Amino acid sequence: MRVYVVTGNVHKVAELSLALKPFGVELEPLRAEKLEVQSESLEKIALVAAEHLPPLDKPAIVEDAGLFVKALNGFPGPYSSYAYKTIGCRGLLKLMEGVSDREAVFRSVIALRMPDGSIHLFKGEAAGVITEEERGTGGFGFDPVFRPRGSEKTFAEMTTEEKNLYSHRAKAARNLAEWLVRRAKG
Ligand code: ITT
Ligand code: NA
Repeated sequence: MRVYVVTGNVHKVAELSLALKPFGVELEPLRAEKLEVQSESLEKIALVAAEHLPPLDKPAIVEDAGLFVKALNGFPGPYSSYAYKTIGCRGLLKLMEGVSDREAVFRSVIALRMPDGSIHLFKGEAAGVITEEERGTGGFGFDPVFRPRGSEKTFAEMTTEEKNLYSHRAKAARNLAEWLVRRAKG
């Protein structure tokens, strides 16, 4: 089964493709605008983006994700993309200087729009901690400063395969795939 994906982030495509492959779901990047409204809810952001996709002959997905840091009351959360571009990993570590509670959660919401216009949301979470310093060069965004629970490595020290064992995005993708497979079987 082929599914369009609309994102400007090539790392997302790589991670999602790898997670979906075992289910026989293949992603096809589509050059369309991803409308990004400002909201405190990832669900709302993903939903509105899916609603604004052009009419398509195949299922299509958009994803919205964010890093929620407990000691910062959930910041940067839905503003993660902007926070990454402005203060980056260094700025986040600065905000966390001297903070002992380093718990954080990555959240992902995938919105699937079917050709009939119906929209379905799938979620995934990865709990972990904000590290004391940047580690690793893989991945993207806040990967160098996030270590998922159960691992000694940050996301940036992992291969895509390893990151997908823990990541919010891979979990959301597997939820999506299970739904698509169930539906295909009738
Ligand atoms: P698109 O909107 O085009 O899909 P984006 O990178 O802007 O791509 P988001 O709007 O979902 O994606 O922004 C989420 C931001 O949160 C992203 O830019 C990263 O800084 C951060 N982020 C999300 N998932 C991440 C991950 O798996 N690893 C590291 N940082 C992540
Ligand atoms: Na974005």
